[in-house]
Amino acid sequence: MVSLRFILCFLLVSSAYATIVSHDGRAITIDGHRRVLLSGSIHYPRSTPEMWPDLIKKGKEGGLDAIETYVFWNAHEPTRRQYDFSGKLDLIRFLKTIQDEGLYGVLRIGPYACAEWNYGGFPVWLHNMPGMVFRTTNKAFMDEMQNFTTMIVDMVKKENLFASQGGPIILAQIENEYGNVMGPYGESGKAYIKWCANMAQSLDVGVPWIMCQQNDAPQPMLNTCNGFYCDNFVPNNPNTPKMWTENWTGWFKQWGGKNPHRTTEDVAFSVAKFFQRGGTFNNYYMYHGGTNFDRTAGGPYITTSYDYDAPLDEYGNLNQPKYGHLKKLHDVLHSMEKTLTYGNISTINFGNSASATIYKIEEGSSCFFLNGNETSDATISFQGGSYVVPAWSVTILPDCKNEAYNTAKITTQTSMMVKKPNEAEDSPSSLKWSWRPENMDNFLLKGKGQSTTRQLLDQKVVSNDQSDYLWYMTTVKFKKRDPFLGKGMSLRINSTAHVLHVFVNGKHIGKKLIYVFQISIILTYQKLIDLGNQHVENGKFHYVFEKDVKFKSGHNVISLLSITVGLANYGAFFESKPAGITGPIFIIGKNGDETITKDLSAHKWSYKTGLNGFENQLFKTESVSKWSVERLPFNRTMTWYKTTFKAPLGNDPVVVDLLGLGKGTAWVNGNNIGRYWPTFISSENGCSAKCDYRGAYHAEKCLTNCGEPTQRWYHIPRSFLNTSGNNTLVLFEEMGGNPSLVNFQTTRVGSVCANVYEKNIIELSCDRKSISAIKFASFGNPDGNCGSFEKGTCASSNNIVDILTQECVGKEKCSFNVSTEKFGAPDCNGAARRLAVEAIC
Ligand SMILES: *[C@@H]1O[C@H](CO)[C@@H](O)[C@H](O)[C@H]1NC(C)=O
Ligand SMILES: *[C@@H]1O[C@H](CO)[C@@H](O)[C@H](O)[C@H]1NC(C)=O
Ligand SMILES: *[C@@H]1O[C@H](CO)[C@@H](O)[C@H](O)[C@H]1NC(C)=O
Ligand SMILES: *[C@@H]1O[C@H](CO)[C@@H](O)[C@H](O)[C@H]1NC(C)=O
Ligand SMILES: *[C@@H]1O[C@H](CO)[C@@H](O)[C@H](O)[C@H]1NC(C)=O
Ligand SMILES: *[C@@H]1O[C@H](CO)[C@@H](O)[C@H](O)[C@H]1NC(C)=O
Ligand SMILES: *[C@@H]1O[C@H](CO)[C@@H](O)[C@H](O)[C@H]1NC(C)=O
Ligand SMILES: *[C@@H]1O[C@H](CO)[C@@H](O)[C@H](O)[C@H]1NC(C)=O
Ligand SMILES: CC(=O)N[C@H]1CO[C@H](CO)[C@@H](O)[C@@H]1O
Repeated sequence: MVSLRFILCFLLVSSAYATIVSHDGRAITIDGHRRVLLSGSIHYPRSTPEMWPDLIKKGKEGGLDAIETYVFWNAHEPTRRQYDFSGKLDLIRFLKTIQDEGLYGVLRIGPYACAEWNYGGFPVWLHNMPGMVFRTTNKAFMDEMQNFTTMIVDMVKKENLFASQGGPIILAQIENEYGNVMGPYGESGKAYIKWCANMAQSLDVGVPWIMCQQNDAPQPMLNTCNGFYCDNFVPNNPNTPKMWTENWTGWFKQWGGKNPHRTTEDVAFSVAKFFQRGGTFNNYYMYHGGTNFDRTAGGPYITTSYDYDAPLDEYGNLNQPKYGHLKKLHDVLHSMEKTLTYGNISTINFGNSASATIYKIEEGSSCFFLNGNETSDATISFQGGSYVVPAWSVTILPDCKNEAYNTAKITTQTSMMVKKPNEAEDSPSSLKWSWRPENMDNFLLKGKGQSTTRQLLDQKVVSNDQSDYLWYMTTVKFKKRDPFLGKGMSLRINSTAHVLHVFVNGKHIGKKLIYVFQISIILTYQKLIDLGNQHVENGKFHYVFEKDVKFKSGHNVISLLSITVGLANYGAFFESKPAGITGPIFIIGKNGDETITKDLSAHKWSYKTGLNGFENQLFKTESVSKWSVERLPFNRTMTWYKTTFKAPLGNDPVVVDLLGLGKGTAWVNGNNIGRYWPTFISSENGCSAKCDYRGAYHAEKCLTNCGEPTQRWYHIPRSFLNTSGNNTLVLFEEMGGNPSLVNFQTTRVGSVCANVYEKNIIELSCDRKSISAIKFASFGNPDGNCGSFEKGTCASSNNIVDILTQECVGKEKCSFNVSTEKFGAPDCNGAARRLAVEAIC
């Protein structure tokens, strides 16, 4: 009896819930059924556990089947064999949250992540192991990679999180985009990929493994595509379905760069075209980008915000219309799952970049009409019907008769986000600030660090990336009548430091930055790859700092502070890109007319990682160090500031406005909210008021924010705040700034707009707040955009504002059919009529 009950119980637990994930040449199959799968990337450390359920729920409501994430090795193993899976790093909790919401998971273990994440996710201690070369047949590397990958797989298995165990994870990934960079690795690269495949396979996870951008991925690895468009992608094996693991919904931002935007129409177009051409799995990179807290931003120069113009914005708000327009696309694609994955496919070419694809099963057919022409709309005649397909768009007809969706016809509202002042505080001037200087006496006056060598060392080697900051210090002695002490002396430093501060005898004599962004922000990913390799070869990242300096007779202390702003995360051999002050360093003098140089590169250099204030944890709320409220300094380098504030009321996401500050790090109640750098202004050029979705997207298209601070607002997750008591903001200001303008705000929907053709249903929603007024409404051919609508040449004489005020004001949402019955029938010379409306939330 007992044993029978045991067996029954065992059967229920193990097989009743296990899911069989496999694939054929058409699609991923789940329990034998081919599936259309829509997935979205959400990286768990870029938000907080308190945010995860809401983000994932919004993903589900947005029509996703799966959530995808990388695993970030350097975050989990900051010191070799010492692990951290707490708080934002609680991978298992994240995966269980996905499971609780009833979604699938895609686990990209890598462990190389790229992801604009510091050092691509590799720990710097790994680089500092003897004989180490990353991502090739290097024994030390392979051992460590296998160790970490195995540990993650074991953790996930222990919690029964693979689909084969009844869990949510349907796919796992090994390596990442290696195909893009493998050329320089030669034969070793090919052998490495084989080893990766075998190693992954040996872990026996019970679900398929994928390898993205890997044309030579060995079977049974599934090779998949990453890019802005993947419709032309052909897998390397007839038994591999066409899968798109990274469909870039937008782009990332760098210090000094502008805000990238990828239009909703173009994202929808790329996805619809991918499914039209036989794709069956698509993942949005990113679905929620989030925030690079602490020192997790990659580099150099990736900003703290990782918004990515994704369907969910940095704070988790719906980015409309992107979120809603894609949701509608997902609903249509899901409704066609059977035809798309089992149907016979035929194509009709109409010329001029227009075509139809028909998927046919016994029960019926589904159609896609593509117009890939960038400028001219197409009229497609098909089985007795006539269909206008706008330029650069795809129309989907689930029954090959009625248009259910067109990628360029947005019927979802546009939401305009606004920032509201903190109602719990009166004004910025109510914040009481205290301050203290960073204590640098030991370094500036004595030049004393922790270790010395007769050589300039790479910053990674000395600091193990425990801090952004590394002091390089040396002492130079001059005799009284030394020829160097004459006129025209200078100090010349060859450097790759992202930011360099130079002090001589305690005096700050200058600073220099590398303007990496000027090269990279305007490049596409592909070009970045090429450049990535070049940097290592010809040292393009080097620059020279040179400044006149008066040295004195006797001892002189030269103290150089090298600061990293995110370590490189991309390119072949990126791990060996130099960081810090690589030299040479010269003192240049004049002996009469003759230029004389003194090479300091092989001098005795003393090193010190990190700054005192960080070591003494001045950012901790309970820090007992002395802070002064007297004579608050402005424009003072290396200064700590502190204030207390009350948490804004309500649930809206909170940001701190750091305009006025230079560059540094910010903490709220001891939580590091990231690097800040509001003085870094993006250049005036390259933005345009109008953004045409037509034509291929690239990273320099549709930029905004020219001539403005690259990032002025910094996210403070609600869970970092104390709603009942005081909250502490601590700033470490490195360049010099003025905290008196600092203020806290909440972000929320300010107004919503729609601009929709007749016969469509529109929904206006203020995201759980009520609609307070209708600011504009016109039915006919209105002009302008959200915020600047105007009546056109034809407009209904009905009082549309009144109609909508009655229908919507006071409600959280309202929904109606844009019909002539409701709005009248203005004569627009036969052209289709539109309703434009702006509602205030
Ligand atoms: C990783 O290496 C350590 C030794 O450094 C060993 O104790 C541990 O078992 C290894 N883990 C795995 C999963 O292989
Ligand atoms: C787009 O349409 C225009 C106008 O009909 C035509 O001249 C052009 O060749 C087309 N381009 C493509 C790529 O089909
Ligand atoms: C699909 O194609 C196969 C092979 O050509 C054919 O046998 C089958 O009848 C077709 N199915 C439909 C629904 O047209
Ligand atoms: C120092 O930097 C300059 C400018 O990048 C470069 O031309 C020069 O070769 C560098 N010198 C050395 C020795 O690296
Ligand atoms: C700080 O420096 C800026 C730029 O150098 C200058 O415009 C501003 O007046 C200074 N502010 C104070 C308070 O010294
Ligand atoms: C919030 O502040 C109140 C009042 O100072 C304090 O009693 C409470 O412990 C704080 N809560 C947290 C979570 O820090
Ligand atoms: C909050 O901070 C203010 C200003 O520093 C102080 O006067 C007040 O006592 C603090 N309140 C609590 C509950 O700690
Ligand atoms: C909206 O109303 C019109 C009639 O005015 C109707 O033809 C159309 O099908 C309706 N649209 C939807 C989506 O129900
Ligand atoms: C920018 C970029 O990498 N685009 C790629 C998108 O994907 C296609 C198909 O794989 C590649 O050919 C492009 O280079």
